Amino acid sequence: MAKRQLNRRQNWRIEKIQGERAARAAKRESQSLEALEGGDLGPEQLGLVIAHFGVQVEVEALEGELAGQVFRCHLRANLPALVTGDQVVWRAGNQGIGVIVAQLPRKTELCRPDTRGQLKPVASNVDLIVIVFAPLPEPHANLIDRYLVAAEHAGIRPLLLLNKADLIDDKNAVALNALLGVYRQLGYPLLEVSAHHGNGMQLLQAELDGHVSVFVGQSGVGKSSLVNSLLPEVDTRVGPLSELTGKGTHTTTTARLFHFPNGGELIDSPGIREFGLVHVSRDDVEAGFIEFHDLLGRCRFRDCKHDREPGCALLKALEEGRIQPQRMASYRHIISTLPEQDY
Ligand SMILES: Nc1nc2c(ncn2[C@@H]2O[C@H](COP(=O)(O)OP(=O)(O)OP(=O)(O)O)[C@@H](O)[C@H]2O)c(=O)[nH]1
Ligand SMILES: [Mg+2]
Ligand SMILES: [Zn+2]
Repeated sequence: MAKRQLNRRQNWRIEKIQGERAARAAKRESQSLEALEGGDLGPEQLGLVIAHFGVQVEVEALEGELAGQVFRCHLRANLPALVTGDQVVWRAGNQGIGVIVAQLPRKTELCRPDTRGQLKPVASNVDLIVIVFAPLPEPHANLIDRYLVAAEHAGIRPLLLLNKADLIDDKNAVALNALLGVYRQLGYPLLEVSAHHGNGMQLLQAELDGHVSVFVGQSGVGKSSLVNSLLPEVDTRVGPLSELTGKGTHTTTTARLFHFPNGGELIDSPGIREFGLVHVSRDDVEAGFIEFHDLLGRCRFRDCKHDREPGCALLKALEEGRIQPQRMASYRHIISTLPEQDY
């Protein structure tokens, strides 16, 4: 009991300190903004958010004599939260600092829930989601399926990418091949590469050229290593797997955008532990399983939950092997984790 009370008090203190710290940061931020607005600001111009750090973002100038230069920018208070990939209108101050005046509409938006379950955009204006996995840390089909649902929901094309192909051995090959087989059978584009050894990297480059892509996946699968391999002049931070758990150590902390010399952009994003899908409905999840497309609406009951109902088109397809058991299990798992109201 005494211990619990102490913890509660400790928690309260931590929250208090964090709150005070956030308030001080907000005050400093509004003071810097006032100082900037009081000084000489350049004309309004287009920019691209290439990284964001809490209250500030890094903007690359897209036009005029500043084009290509990067500025740390403050945000006017009325702006929505910005993310990497956003196009903005901004004004340059002095010494590499600027002010964001407006956000242009997003063409696409990839969202995921934060630790409190609130929906947060991760990257915007991308047209390709590269779902990265590896022999180590051990891949989870359900996580891949969640990304596929999110991609479908956002209207963004997915590409599955197995990195660290150099780590495929007798022990893991059977399980990996089974996993790859599931997605090959569904017709998803799939590449096998090694950021370290270079295998398959040219094919990957060809897929990325001319597109705005985002690398997503578990921490430690090698997203940043892939960036370093694709763009030798970039030296973004890479971190080892934990010796204790074999999992990634959350090395990348903010999504960052890089340019390819031949056109196209790539956003490296922080790895995740789990990917809840709180923002989607049962219909969205069903729409995210492409092998269900021709079957939906063909069940005997309009509100069929595809559980045990007679005349269920999905259960029939499962029996006949047109739906793979692993995917059906994955679908059921996702549905079981949706918030109550979406059932
Ligand atoms: N054997 C092998 N190891 C790799 C390969 N690519 C990356 N790694 C290693 O995997 C570990 C994690 O790499 P990162 O690039 O930091 O992984 P990440 O996905 O960016 O991780 P987060 O930033 O935490 O999300 C590092 O120790 C890399 O050296 C590869 O192709 N083969
Ligand atoms: Mg990283
Ligand atoms: Zn059904």
